[in-house]
Amino acid sequence: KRVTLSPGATLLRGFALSHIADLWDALAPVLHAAPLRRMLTPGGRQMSVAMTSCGTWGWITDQAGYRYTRTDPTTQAHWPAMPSSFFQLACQSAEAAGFKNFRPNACLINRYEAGTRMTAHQDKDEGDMTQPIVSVSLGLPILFLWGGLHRTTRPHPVLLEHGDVLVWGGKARLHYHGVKPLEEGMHPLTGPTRFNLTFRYVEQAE
Ligand code: MD3
Ligand code: FE
Repeated sequence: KRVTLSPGATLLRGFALSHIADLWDALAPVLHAAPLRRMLTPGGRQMSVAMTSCGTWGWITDQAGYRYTRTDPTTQAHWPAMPSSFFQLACQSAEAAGFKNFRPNACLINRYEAGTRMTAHQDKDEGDMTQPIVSVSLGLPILFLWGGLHRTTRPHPVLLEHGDVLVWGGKARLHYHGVKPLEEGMHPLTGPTRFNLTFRYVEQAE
């Protein structure tokens, strides 16, 4: 089932369900090579989300700011390659939502545990705002908060469930968004957690 949240924002409910086993198998070695970590915001607060990346570029935050890098600051190695199962699903999802030539070169991996949340923000470190972002939810459900172009617009809640894919482009690309704290629960695949994969196209960043 396909739902338009607002112009440019398409929810493909269950679109990843037939790919879950491949995604999960490919995720384990990525997390081994580039362990999840809770980074510091530029303001010095530790994020509640644990993150890592794969692909050419990885997103980091520290006291110096938010940015994409080619290497993982914790291992000093290049970020692990993006698994082909990740890449294929992201391309197919974007195409299903009307974005024909999306070729992501970064995948940010977020892990939520009970109580983990993400406050309202815009994603604008990628450089090229004409490219969409594709997000894939795995594991426990969460209430996503979909806002407007200004932080002051009251967000509306959307439940994101295991296997859901969202594509954000066009006017939706710069909307504020966040998630409510994850509720406790147990999922047969991910246990007490939720994973979110976001696929991005990052212009030369360094
Ligand atoms: C709308 N992640 O990684 S996914 C993020 O559930 C992020 O982990 C949330 O926000 C999560 O930046 C929300 C949905 C999402 C992702 C990126 C977007 C919505 C978006 C970029 C622009 C607009
Ligand atoms: Fe975001």
